[in-house]
Amino acid sequence: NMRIGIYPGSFDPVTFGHLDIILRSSQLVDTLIIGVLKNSNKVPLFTTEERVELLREVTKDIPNVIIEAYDGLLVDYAREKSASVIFRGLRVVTDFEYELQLAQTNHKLNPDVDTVFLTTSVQYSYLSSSTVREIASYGGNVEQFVPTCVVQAIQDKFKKLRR
Ligand code: COD
Repeated sequence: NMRIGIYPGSFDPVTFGHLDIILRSSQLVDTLIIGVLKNSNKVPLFTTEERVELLREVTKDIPNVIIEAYDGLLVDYAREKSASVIFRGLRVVTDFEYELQLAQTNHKLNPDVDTVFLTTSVQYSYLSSSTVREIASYGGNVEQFVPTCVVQAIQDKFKKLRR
C-alpha cells in the first residue's frame, strides 16, 4: 500500500522555503506529487510550464518526487491521484487562519485526505515568492532566497518585461 502525498501551491517561483518543505515531506511518503495550480485568481509572473520546469530542475535529485500542473479543486485532484495527505508549510502566525480554513474545508469536501503541516525551518520563515518577485523587479539580488536556475529565470523574465 503506497502512501501518496500532494504538496500544492502556486510556486511563482519556487524558493528555498518550498524546497525545504519538499525535501522533508518527500521523506514522509512513498511518492510526493508537487501540484502546481494552473488557474489561480492571481496573474502569475511565470507561466504554468515555466513553474513546472523550474520545480523539475530543483528537485531532480529527489527520486520520489513528481511535478504536475493541476486545475480545479485540490481535493478532486487528490482523489484522482489516490493521495491521502496534503502537505502545507506554516511560516508565521498570519498563515494559520487561512491554512486552517483551507484544511477544514478540504477535509469536509474529501474526508479521505488529511492536511499535514510542516513548520518552516527558521532560516526561511520570512521568505515568500511575492517578496522574491518584488526584490527581483527592482533589480535586487535574490541569490540567498532561490536556487541558481530560478535566479537566472527571474532575471531573464524582468529583462523581457522591461523591454
Ligand atoms: N517556508 C515554508 N513553507 C513555505 C514557505 C517558506 N518560506 N513559503 C511558502 N511556503 C508554503 C506555503 O505555506 C504553502 O503551504 C506552500 O508552501 C505553497 O505556497 P504558495 O504560496 O506557492 O501556494 P498557495 O498558498 O498560493 O497555494 C494555494 C492553493 C493552490 C493550494 C489553493 O489556492 C488551491 O488549492 N486552489 C485550488 C482550488 C481549491 O481547491 N481551493 C480550495 C477550496 S476551499
